[in-house]
Amino acid sequence: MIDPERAAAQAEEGFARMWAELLPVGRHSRSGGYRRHAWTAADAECRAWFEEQARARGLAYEVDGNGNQWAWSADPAAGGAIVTGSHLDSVPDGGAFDGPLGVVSAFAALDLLRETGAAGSRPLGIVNFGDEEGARFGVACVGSRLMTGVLDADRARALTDDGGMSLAAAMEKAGRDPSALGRDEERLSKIAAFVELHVEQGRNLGDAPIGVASAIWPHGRWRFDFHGQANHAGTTRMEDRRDPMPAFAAAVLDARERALSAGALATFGKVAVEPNGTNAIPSRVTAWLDSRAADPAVLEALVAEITRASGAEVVRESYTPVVDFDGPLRDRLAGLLGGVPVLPTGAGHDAGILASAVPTAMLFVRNPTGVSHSPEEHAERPDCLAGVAALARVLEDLLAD
Ligand code: HGY
Ligand code: MN
Ligand code: MN
Ligand code: MN
Repeated sequence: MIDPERAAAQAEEGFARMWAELLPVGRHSRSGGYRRHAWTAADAECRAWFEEQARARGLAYEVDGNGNQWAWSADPAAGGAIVTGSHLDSVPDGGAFDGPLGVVSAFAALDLLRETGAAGSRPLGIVNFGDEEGARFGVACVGSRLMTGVLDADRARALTDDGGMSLAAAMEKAGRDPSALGRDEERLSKIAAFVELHVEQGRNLGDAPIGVASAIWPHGRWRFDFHGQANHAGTTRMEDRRDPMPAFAAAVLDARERALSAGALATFGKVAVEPNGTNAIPSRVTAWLDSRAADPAVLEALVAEITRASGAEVVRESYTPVVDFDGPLRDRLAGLLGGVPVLPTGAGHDAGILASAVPTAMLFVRNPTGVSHSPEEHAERPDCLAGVAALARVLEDLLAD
């Protein structure tokens, strides 16, 4: 049986090697943040790293029709597979741990299971879900949403990046066939349980290195279009202007005040000003609202109010209802890990999407500052190794079913 104390030390060398290999990939020289956006060169480097880890371990490697990468210890065709993993893409200038910690820990946990003879014969799958952050095309968890059918394949193909390139074209450019997108019933039917390990994105674990997720808050993304009239900044009188910028600025401040009084979260980001000149009044400002709340009714009311007050044209681009990890798998993990904290998160995860299709649970690794989606995102190495040991212990138990 995996002994967490010994296992953490045993995992150290392999974890450190993989971490050192992955760390420089897609790192921004100036900010030190990561830009590993879907179907870019950095994403391809991350994918090459994943394939290399799989093949070096003699795992069966494949990429599914939705662009997710899989590494299997045994043929999943028989069903009953236990899957773990996360994502390797990042937000713009993101941190090193959000996503990669779950994938590196998955390979390190497999190594531990093999070294201790606890791998068993049930198929263990390691997954890298593509485009979890939605940084390039705007919609989060594209790979897992497509796999579970939550995101329509035609809609996904038509998503465009800031340069106007569609997701389909970006996939083709990366050598993937976009016609194969869609719910993967066959693959889902083979998975008995999915466990995602992830750096905690808040400071809620306190003095516990590991935690178990109880829920994911409902959250969504809405695209706001503020329309105006392009004109000359030097010849158009103030009273004659139809400048969309003031309306956008008012919406940002209004959203903040409303979120504060509702005890919820609202963030405007991914702003595009057209034309984005210094001496031209813009014709349009497009901005994405990310809003989240523990209570779905509060979230719905908040976004409705922000929308109404903004006067903008608003489209809901993605929405994840509350994910409740409640149930036997969560309790089993909490029991195996001896009374670790069980806590909710406002952060979305691929596990939140998979939970609608297969038994799913999440492990969190302490983030001492709570800072995430930033170059400052960090987790201490002993906590990361405790995470690997905890994941290995959980996988050992699930594989023994
Ligand atoms: O946005 C999120 O919560 C996640 O990091 N994709
Ligand atoms: Mn993230
Ligand atoms: Mn993540
Ligand atoms: Mn995630």
